[in-house]
Amino acid sequence: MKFGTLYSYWGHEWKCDYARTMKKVSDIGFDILEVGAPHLVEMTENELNEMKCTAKELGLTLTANIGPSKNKDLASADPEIRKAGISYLIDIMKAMDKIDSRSLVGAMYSFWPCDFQIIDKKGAWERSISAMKEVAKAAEDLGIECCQEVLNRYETYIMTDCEEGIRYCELVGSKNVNLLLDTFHMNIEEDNISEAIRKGGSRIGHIHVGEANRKLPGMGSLPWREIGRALRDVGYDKGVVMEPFLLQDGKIAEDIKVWRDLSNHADEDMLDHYIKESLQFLKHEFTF
Ligand SMILES: [Mn+2]
Repeated sequence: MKFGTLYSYWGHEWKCDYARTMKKVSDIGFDILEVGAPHLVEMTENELNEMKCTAKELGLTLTANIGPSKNKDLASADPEIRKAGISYLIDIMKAMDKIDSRSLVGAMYSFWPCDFQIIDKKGAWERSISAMKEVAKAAEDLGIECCQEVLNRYETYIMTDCEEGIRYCELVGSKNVNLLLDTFHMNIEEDNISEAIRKGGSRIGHIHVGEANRKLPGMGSLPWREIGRALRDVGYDKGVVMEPFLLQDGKIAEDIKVWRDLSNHADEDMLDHYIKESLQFLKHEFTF
């Protein structure tokens, strides 16, 4: 397994200085930096090339995280919106190819966070699957895996447990469309996190890790040793990426609904210390 973190841990807004963040996560000991997929389509060829070179020098793998906005919803009843969603995901994958990033992960089957104004699940599934088949063709051509994130009931109605995620992927029917399981969401929805991982098996393309309140692994009470054992039992050898959200204030806190400080008012050095400890803890628990 390769260990990583989402870029946004240190910030209050959905942006960062990638050169600095790549260096930092590499120094901390991570193998993966998960970047914001929307940023890639805003970068120039030069910026993408620099990012690719820096990652290569540091030996970092880059994955890309996406939660499309409502006007790019693959499950929308409006064909123009679905079309915009398909081209957006394809543009992102083309940019990912330029930085040699091979995993697009997140709730790309619809939009995030869901506002629950329309909850026609049957229709949404049909439209999303048919659109995803087109995305899958481009993913196959570019050699990129699209990992569909199973969320919890407060963030989507489309897929909220591992079984629904598996069924969605089976209906799309591409080897490049697989599952992203996230311990935070699983803790809300699954009977048993480890059993869900065993069900997901070879369909799992990506893992997000975080405690029940989205603190760093080791700061709470999720059964990390069992989770690690389940991942090893299914032969999982891809990315295990932390998605920690500890800081109050700003757009990230608003979107994630962090309404109090969860960091004990940490400064940057303390945040570095927490995540380094968490990485050591997780590696220990996952190889126990
Ligand atoms: Mn996640």
